[in-house]
Amino acid sequence: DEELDSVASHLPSISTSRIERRWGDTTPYAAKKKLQSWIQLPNGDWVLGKNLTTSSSESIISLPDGKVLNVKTESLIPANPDILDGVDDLMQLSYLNEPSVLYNLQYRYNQDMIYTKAGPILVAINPFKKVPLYGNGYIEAYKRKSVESPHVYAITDTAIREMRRDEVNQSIIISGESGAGKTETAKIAMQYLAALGGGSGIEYEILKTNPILEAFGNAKTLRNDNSSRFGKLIEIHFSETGKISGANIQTFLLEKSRVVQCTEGERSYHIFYQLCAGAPSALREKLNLKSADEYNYLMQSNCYSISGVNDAEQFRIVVEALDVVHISKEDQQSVFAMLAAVLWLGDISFSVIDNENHVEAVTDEGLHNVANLIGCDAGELKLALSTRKMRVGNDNIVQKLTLSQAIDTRDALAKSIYACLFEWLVEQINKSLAVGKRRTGRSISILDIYGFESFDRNSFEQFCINYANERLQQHFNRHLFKLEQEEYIQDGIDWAKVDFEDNQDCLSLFEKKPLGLLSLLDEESTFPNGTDLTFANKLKQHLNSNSYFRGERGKAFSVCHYAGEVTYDTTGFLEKNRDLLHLDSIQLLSSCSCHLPQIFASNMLTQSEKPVVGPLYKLGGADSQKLSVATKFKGQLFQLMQRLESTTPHFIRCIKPNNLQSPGLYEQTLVLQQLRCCGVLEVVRISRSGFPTRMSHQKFARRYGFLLLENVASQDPLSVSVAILHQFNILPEMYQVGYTKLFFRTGQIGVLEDTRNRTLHGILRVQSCFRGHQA
Ligand code: AOV
Ligand code: MG
Repeated sequence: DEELDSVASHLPSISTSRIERRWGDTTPYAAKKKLQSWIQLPNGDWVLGKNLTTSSSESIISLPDGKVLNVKTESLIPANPDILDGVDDLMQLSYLNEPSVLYNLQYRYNQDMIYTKAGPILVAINPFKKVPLYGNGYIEAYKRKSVESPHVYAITDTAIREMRRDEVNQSIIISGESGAGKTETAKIAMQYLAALGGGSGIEYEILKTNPILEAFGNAKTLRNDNSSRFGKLIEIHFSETGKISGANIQTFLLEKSRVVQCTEGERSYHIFYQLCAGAPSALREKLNLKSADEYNYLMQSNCYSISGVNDAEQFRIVVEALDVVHISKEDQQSVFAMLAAVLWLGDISFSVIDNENHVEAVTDEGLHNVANLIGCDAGELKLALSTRKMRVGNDNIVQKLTLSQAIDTRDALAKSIYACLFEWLVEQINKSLAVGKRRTGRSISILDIYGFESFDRNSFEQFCINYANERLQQHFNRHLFKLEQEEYIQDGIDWAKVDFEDNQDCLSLFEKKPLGLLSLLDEESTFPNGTDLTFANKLKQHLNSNSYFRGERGKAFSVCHYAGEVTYDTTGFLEKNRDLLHLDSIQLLSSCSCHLPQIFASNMLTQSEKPVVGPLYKLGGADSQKLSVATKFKGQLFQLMQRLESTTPHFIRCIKPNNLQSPGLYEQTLVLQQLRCCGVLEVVRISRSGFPTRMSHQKFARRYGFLLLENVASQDPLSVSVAILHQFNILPEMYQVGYTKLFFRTGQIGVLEDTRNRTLHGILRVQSCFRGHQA
């Protein structure tokens, strides 16, 4: 029987049956006489039990701990034979059910095999520790194709090969929840690409953009110590000779609010702490730096360090990276001055000056430092933070600000300076990475955006982030579905039989005009009297019948995302969506003697979608010429999707095995929830629903031809195949004959396999008898 086993292990993996209704198989379980089954424990985890006896209604099962249970047979889920433990590709599982998938991934994870294929996609489970899978040795091995096991390197290698073979641009699209490992995965892919080399060190430069963008765009959140607070698409260009010729980075919607406001236990952007901890003394003096825990903006969240991270050391790494991407020392000094200005802005305080609660910025250390750092007159700064010029009719008037207006003005200035600085940095990096003039080759893009987020309190940022993930999910769905369809069409099969669910309804909830979340948000944002509450009420009024929407008490509402339901608190939605910076502040920046504030101001004034703020504050006026943040973001996402549509995508799904960011901990329910919502099971299901088993006419004829009763040796493979189908009474709706392949519904080939195995068994037994005789 050992021989039989080895034959079995070389069989192509074929699904013979599945019991869960979700997988569409209704064959009674008892008929299958399986040896092992999955039993669900009250806590939701699954354990593997041995079937002692099985009848159609009841089974007696022994558990690993020795307990024996009497259970309803229908509650059992079949387990795969041990020989399939830890298969490379979930498609290879004979029984494709949730516990089997979970077990397979865990089996691999426990051996540091964090990568597994799920049909066309790569699943990556975050190890939360160093795993010995990377570096030049591995890169070489994957290049030479001397290793087969699933890996980011392998996917990246496929992208390179397909780019060359098909002359089509490629994309590597990485998704998953916050903290699942997208950014690390993106870096691993970049590492592989960089190993192709470029010349003049361009590949080295590309790698060095990571520490810079992470310093300025990542922060510690409750979900991830190094959470990306912006989306990123990096397009790496190749020359015709296959060398890297340049790159371009596009970023999406940086979370600005973090600069001035931060939840307990989280941090603002890494670079602030790095600067405070790592600036050499000359720089400290010049910027009048304090330590991080002395700045108001950084103090609010009561969190200054990240375990295992040395901010001072990181600062040196960032400075070195800035050198590599050709940001001059002088510009670097300006960058640090802007960072310090932002920090000092938070320390500016206000005092009440009249009995109408109007305030004035206090002329203190904060005010002086900001004025020095951005290069303006302290008096001008004070004025810009305490008053607002407005036009009423034909008159210019100066309005004094109340405390909350003044704080908003100050914070808006800090957020704008930071966001402009980030944009400017990306622009400088892009100049340095710019592709040479002869741009004839192709590109591979890597997409790493912020993952789906659901906190106890979710605001505008989560709303945008989750909307982006919803868009990405649709791209994922459509594409994988399309792939299926294409294979069917190519082979002349009626593909309409494959049904497919997508998240279009949820996207419509966001995008529909005029009664979608985004339109209603924009509409309310332009109403002078609109408030977060009137916005919430409007949503409830118009969207309550939408099954993806639920109005909640007070100012909240919930959305049923593909990845789960999220309740959003509308507090701050309108203001964040309007994202106004007063004309006074812009004018202040443009009057500065330092060049970065000037650049920021002119960018704000020239970009047509940017605010021309004066009129906005015309009493009662709402003639904003500026695109709202949500609308601009939507436009960016559409462009992104268009760009991705013109590429061949390669998908990587990152999975977070626990919420503690700790190694070795695999929580089944958490993994399962991500597999479900990220559509991993769905993809395997889609790949296997419809006609998941495919075999070429030749292979089919060769494999089963010997089972035919008539002699068909002389016939062509297609005729042999059809004869086999007839002899075994395979129902017409259970298969399709394509031009080159046969397509079977799940389980159909099992009958043939069983017969084949029995027959082979017979043959082998006869042979071994025969050998016994000879001996
Ligand atoms: P994310 O990008 O998916 O979250 P990250 O890539 O930042 O998640 O991963 C979070 C942390 O997990 C990293 O800082 C590492 O400590 C660890 N990690 C992830 N992948 C690996 C790996 N392959 N090997 C070792 N450690 C890893 V967010 O940006 O929050 O959505 O917005
Ligand atoms: Mg990230």
